[in-house]
Amino acid sequence: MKIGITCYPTYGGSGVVATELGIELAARGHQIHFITSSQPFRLTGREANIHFHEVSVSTYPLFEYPPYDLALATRMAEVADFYSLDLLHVHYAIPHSVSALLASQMLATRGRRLPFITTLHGTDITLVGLDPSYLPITRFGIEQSNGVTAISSHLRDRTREAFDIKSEIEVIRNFVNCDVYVHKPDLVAAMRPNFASANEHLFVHLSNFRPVKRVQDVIEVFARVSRVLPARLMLIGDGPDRSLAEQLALRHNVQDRIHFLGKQDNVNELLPLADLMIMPSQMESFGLAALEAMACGVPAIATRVGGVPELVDDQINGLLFEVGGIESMAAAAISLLRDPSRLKALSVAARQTARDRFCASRIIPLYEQYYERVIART
Ligand code: GMT
Repeated sequence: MKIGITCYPTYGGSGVVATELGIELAARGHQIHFITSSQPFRLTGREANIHFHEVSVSTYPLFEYPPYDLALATRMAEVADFYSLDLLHVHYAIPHSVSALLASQMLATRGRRLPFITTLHGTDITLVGLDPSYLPITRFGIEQSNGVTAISSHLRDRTREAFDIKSEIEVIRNFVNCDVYVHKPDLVAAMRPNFASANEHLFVHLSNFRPVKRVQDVIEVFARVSRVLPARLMLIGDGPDRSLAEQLALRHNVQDRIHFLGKQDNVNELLPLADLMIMPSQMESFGLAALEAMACGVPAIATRVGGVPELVDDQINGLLFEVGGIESMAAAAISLLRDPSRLKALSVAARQTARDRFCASRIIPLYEQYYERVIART
């Protein structure tokens, strides 16, 4: 198939999923066209079967706000026409589904069919979509899509009730490449000493440091653990709450035990170094960071929110807590780290969950089948 993919190309779970999906589909022989404002950050530009089309927005003194949505729609229509695309697949409803609708309608006037699928990732529904000013257009974009997928059952149900959507929403959960995200003993032996000495436990947190990620809870939990056990923390990512995390680290006097690594491209080389991930989010429609860690054999201490329980089975492949349950998370982490055989069992189960239920090799065919269904019925 020839597929156009649009996403937010900067750091963020939806962009990661869209990019990894394009890479996996291209590896399976499909022709993939990324139509985005810049090159998605996980693309190298050297992958076979992948083309990148930059959307540039020309501005004019009259425009207080440059019309990105229209520039995107125009580029989508041009690329679809030139390369005879079978389908557009947009990630994140706002504004991508509405731009795709416009592109599809532009081509229809010339007798060309261009179905489009919208994948909902969470914040497009839970935060942005529920801003009253965006709700009607988000609902319209979803309803006009030829196919809609959600990355968890939780998000599907939430979308249905919040937007009163009656049409079908297909659940296709997020995935991970289990060959890339894997525990690599040689890598761990070589790299782990850069972050923790042999007697220290190593935690990791990976996010965009937005308030919904509750980075302050990561520091609070880590500070409590490091009062009783030798421990270090890798913080991967950057965003609005980074300085809050730094101030809190200073207040607890754990700043020297924390590696603030900032945004990193190859997280598959950092995650396997850790013993435990901390993901204390206020909300996660899925929790891709936890899945990536689990695939590397690193279980997560996470909150029981959104789609997380669809991935993390409490006490089996990770541990679940109420939002803000700092004391319980810290106590559980301490007792787990003091019990290496239990930690090992969770680690093995975490890897197995990723491999058995969320590997790219299992999930990508679901997208292919869905594409075929949508193309056939449109
Ligand atoms: O969580 C964020 O701030 C980023 C956001 C995004 O749209 O990129 O992540 C959402 O999509 C990810 C990939 O599907 C999910 O793993 C995250 O759980 C989801 N975030 C929220 O629901 C808060």
